[in-house]
Amino acid sequence: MNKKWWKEAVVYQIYWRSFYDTNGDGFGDLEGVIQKLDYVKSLGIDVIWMNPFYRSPDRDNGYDIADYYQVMEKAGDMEVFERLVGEIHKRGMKVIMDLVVNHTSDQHPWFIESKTSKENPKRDWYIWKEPKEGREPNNWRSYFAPSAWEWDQASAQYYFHSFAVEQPDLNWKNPELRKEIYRMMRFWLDKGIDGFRMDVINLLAKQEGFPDAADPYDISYLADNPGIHEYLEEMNREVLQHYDAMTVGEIPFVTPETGLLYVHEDRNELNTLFHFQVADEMAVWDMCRYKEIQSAWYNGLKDKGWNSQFLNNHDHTRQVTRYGNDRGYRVQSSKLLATMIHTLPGTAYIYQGEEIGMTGVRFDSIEDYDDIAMKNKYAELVEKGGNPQEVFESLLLLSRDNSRTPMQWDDSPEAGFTAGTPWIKVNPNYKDINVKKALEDENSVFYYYKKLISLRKENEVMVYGDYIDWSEGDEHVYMYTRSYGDVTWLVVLNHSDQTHTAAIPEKFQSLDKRIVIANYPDPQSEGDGLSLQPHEARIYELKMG
Ligand code: TEU
Ligand code: CA
Repeated sequence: MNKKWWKEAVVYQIYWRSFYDTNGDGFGDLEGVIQKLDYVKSLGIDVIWMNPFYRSPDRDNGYDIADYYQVMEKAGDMEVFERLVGEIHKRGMKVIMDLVVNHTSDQHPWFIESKTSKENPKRDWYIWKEPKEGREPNNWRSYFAPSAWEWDQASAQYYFHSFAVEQPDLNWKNPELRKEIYRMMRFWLDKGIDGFRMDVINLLAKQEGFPDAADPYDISYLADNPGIHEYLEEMNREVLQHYDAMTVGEIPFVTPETGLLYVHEDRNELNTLFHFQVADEMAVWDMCRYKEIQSAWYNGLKDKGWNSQFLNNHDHTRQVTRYGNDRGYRVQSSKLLATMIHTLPGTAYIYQGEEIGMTGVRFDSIEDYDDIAMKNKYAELVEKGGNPQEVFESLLLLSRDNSRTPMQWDDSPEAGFTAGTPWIKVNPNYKDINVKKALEDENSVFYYYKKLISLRKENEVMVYGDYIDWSEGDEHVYMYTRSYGDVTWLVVLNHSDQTHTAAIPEKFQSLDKRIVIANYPDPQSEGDGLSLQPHEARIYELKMG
């Protein structure tokens, strides 16, 4: 397997609007990121992924872009951005930016022009269709709306949107549009950024003819359509291959077989991907399914392509709440999940606040929420006659706002995030869970992450090691090895609220073993069995002969 800096990296995701506010307007800003870079660096981070801060009316928190060449006022301006890149590089870190090119805002000048008439030269930069029998061209739903089509009265056509009505999809069939996107990508790369996280990049190509779907609720018809690989190959040829850039594609609805086509090292498309088999198939934890997914991806990509490891981000509820235990075992469980993510094959991601074990949130009313996905869904279900309270509760676990509450820096008002009123409420548990407290406690989740990250720098086995799962079928205990050269590490995780005894695989029983890291002070063994506490995690180095 070729060695690459982005394979060895630990990436820290900064959702800047919730990170640190320096001017009291209630929104985090790029200046705030600069001020907290020493903190990020102290964790051992290699790469920062910045969520979008392009100019935007902000209906979908920056994923609705109105100008690809400007910085959103809330975030700052080009001068701060350039300073940010310089300060990141000065600290030996790299920065990747979100690239959102499946759609723009409906306020983007291209769309405003496109809308003016059927004859406008920009008409073809978006996807316009005649009505079919007096209604939408097909029965597709979008991510954030009951239909993927929006009627334009003036020109008597529909336009297509995979996300909200305010996010019209670009028409990638148009070569001029593609050229303009490549120009924009070069603009940012030439400013010195180190790559892109590519938003829903496998949605660019649309299904030919837009046929009705048998099940409109299974929106996988939006993704992975013929033509996509030609676009990405072209993007690579026109832009990416000329830079030492890291690319990670956000690629929903793919399996290891279809995912490999995006990241195969011989195909010159992307470096790595985020797939969503875990997020989409597991509303709550399912250990057996998780192991199957890990093995399938490992085998599918082995020696050919590179994966990413994550359990949460700005779209997905914080991992310790959704997949761990944030009640009795918050600290142990946060550490266990970290051990897993940092030792499974692929580049490791940390979403801001995860490193102090921040949790999801439950606000009292829909008014306290901001997420356009949740709010639109709520409106749709209530309009269909759902009981408002029941609808509200059904949306709580997966609301994207679970992970969007402000970063908890200390126990002062608004968790030290802002001197003003935050754009979204702070999680009420900030007095217990905050950075200041974590830094004062040598057993905190923070220092555990720090150690895991430093281990990755010294032990190639964590990055390049072969993976074998020894625990298939066990609902609670996950036990796997990573092996590289003559080094073998055994990772043992008890993902449950009960104690369990786990047998060491026979092959390794006679070997000496040394604890590399553990989340309980005094790991216990009994003969060849390991007595595991609830949410206990250990890594052993096995001493071969
Ligand atoms: O998210 C797209 C999106 O909704 C999926 O990633 C989803 O999380 C996945 O398919 C699992 O179900 C991206 C951005 O991350 C999100 O914040 C934006 O709202 C969206 O694109 C539109 O740009
Ligand atoms: Ca601000």
